[in-house]
Amino acid sequence: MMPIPPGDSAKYISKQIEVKGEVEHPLTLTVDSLMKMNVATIENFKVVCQSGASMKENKSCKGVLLKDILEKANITQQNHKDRNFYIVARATDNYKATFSWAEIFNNPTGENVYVLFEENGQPIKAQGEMILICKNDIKTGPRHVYWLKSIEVNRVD
Ligand SMILES: Nc1nc2c(c(=O)[nH]1)N[C@H]1C(S)=C(S)[C@@H](COP(=O)(O)O)O[C@H]1N2
Ligand SMILES: [Mo]
Repeated sequence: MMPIPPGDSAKYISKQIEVKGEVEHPLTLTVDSLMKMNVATIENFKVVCQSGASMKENKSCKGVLLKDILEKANITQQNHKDRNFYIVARATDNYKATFSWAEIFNNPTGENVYVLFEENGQPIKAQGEMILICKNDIKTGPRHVYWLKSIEVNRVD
């Protein structure tokens, strides 16, 4: 991927997230709609690149569990063995992170993946308007997706 020059960030900002794919109720989410869901406060969240470099540290952030969003959209499971799905969180610059159904719905990671809409009491601006994070990753940089624009549910063929 080509690096984005800092002055160019404005055109990558996304004001909504599309939740789509193998879901019964496709959703368009905004900061306002997330605020009406079950909002959690995440404290002392650090972003560490795969290289080990410390990138940023938030004293406090606000967000909604990815699990709650997916439950609202309702993944189209045909029967209880139909659970091989992968979920792609994609940004406007096409940066992306991938999760599995089992990570979210049958593993403690499900309680650690959030879509954030506020950092340190402020709306998310340059990296806005929403960021997806996975708090319990060893290096949190790779699955820290800023400029988040979609959450796509796919079934493994
Ligand atoms: N949309 C988008 N998200 C991204 C990236 C990117 O290039 N585009 N880079 C990732 C990488 S490699 C890291 S280490 C962290 C860095 O987060 P920071 O820019 O807040 O320091 O964001 C991640 N999220
Ligand atoms: Mo990184």
